[in-house]
Amino acid sequence: MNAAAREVAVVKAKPYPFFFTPKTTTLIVIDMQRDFIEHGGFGAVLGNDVSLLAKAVQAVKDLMSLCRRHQVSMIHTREAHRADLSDCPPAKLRRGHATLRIGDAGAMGCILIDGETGNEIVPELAPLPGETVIVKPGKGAFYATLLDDLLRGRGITHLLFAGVTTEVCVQTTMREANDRGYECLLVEDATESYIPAYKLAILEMLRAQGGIIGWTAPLAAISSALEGTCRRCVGYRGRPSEEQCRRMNGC
Ligand code: C5J
Repeated sequence: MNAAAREVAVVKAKPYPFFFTPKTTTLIVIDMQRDFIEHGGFGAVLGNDVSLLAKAVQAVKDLMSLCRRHQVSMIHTREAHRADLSDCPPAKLRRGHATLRIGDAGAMGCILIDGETGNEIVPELAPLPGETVIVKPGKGAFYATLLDDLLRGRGITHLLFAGVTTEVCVQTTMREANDRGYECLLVEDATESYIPAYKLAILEMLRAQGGIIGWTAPLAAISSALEGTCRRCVGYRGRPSEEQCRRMNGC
């Protein structure tokens, strides 16, 4: 691990600056799957305009590249069920579209089933060899998975979040993580919702009351923190230390 991975990065975030070290931080990319983003999958079957989620792909891609350049580790998730649906609670199965349900044959294979075409992560965001992919049966990525053990085993204390949808799997996972003691930040332009007003509401909700669930910040602020100059620290070139930023008033 090089020195940069141990340095503190300071993000100009809401409701106040977010400090993290790459070495103890993981980017969690939630469910950037064809089933939610492309036509013919689970999201479309439920009547959603999937093009709204496709808007996040480029920002997620840029965020992934940034994290890879700065040794921020990465975990991808996929919402998926076994083909026999033994991990799908009847309540989940009953909801949604009246006739086309989880496990039924759709345009990209059986809907939300592990191994089907629709369940794959979109090609632009394909995980690199060695990056972990968590297959999760729930909306939250901690439910019925080894995610918490994995993060604790790697000494991770801080999480950056990206992915879809803001108001379902992303916020559920961020809330689960917050309850487990992780410091969490959602990257604002690297998440999308089928209902844009919900996205805005969730961003407000998560950071309300002094960051009750965590922080939010645009990708540009993460990028500045990792590779740029701290703009408010006039005259200071390079990444400021935590102490320097505190002294220079919350950059
Ligand atoms: C949904 C998700 N919306 N990944 N899943 O069912 O947000």
